[in-house]
Amino acid sequence: MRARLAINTSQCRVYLREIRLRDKPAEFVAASPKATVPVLVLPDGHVIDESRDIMIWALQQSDPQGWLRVWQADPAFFHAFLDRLDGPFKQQLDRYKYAIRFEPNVGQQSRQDACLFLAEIDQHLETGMGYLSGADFGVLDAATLPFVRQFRGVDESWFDSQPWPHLHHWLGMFLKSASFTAVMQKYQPWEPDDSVILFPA
Ligand SMILES: N[C@@H](CCC(=O)N[C@@H](CS)C(=O)NCC(=O)O)C(=O)O
Repeated sequence: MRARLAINTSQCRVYLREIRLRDKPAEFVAASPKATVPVLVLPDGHVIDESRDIMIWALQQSDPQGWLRVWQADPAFFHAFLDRLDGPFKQQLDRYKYAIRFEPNVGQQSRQDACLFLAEIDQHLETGMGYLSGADFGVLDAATLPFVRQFRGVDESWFDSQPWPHLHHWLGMFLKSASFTAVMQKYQPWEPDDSVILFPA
């Protein structure tokens, strides 16, 4: 989702191949043996297989809405924030979301730990300029919101009752946005004989 958000706003166009994770096509695994989505294969054969790097690549091609401004303005904050998001927070999200796969209590403990980060985001949104990326929606917002949405999805009424007014507002705006609608479109899993699907359409 975050890679699609960045590609969509950059107006770069890619061939989109939806991957069914429980039935990964050989072409996908050959392109990136670690076999996680997303993977971007460039015309010269170069492969980018981390969503953060795909976002940056797309926005470096073209950034009409200035999504990378936060990276240029404060690279240390940018990388430190994404390291926490993609590291501890993502792990807590997965353990909360898939709690059944872990020891009892892991899910609840992970939710509790993740709350500290979410409360910090709420504060940042309040004391900052309205977005994680500054005065406008940018790459940090796009990188974070899909995870926050997934976190909420585990238990929406619990999430909505948490004292994070700025975070709820920020997520609510995102869920109503045209970019969210654009990246949530569903596709059939790719098969070798399929015709090309362009994204954005
Ligand atoms: N750090 C990677 C994480 C990617 C990742 O874990 N993707 C999951 C889906 S959200 C995946 O492909 N898992 C492989 C699998 O389930 O086999 C990134 O952000 O690009």
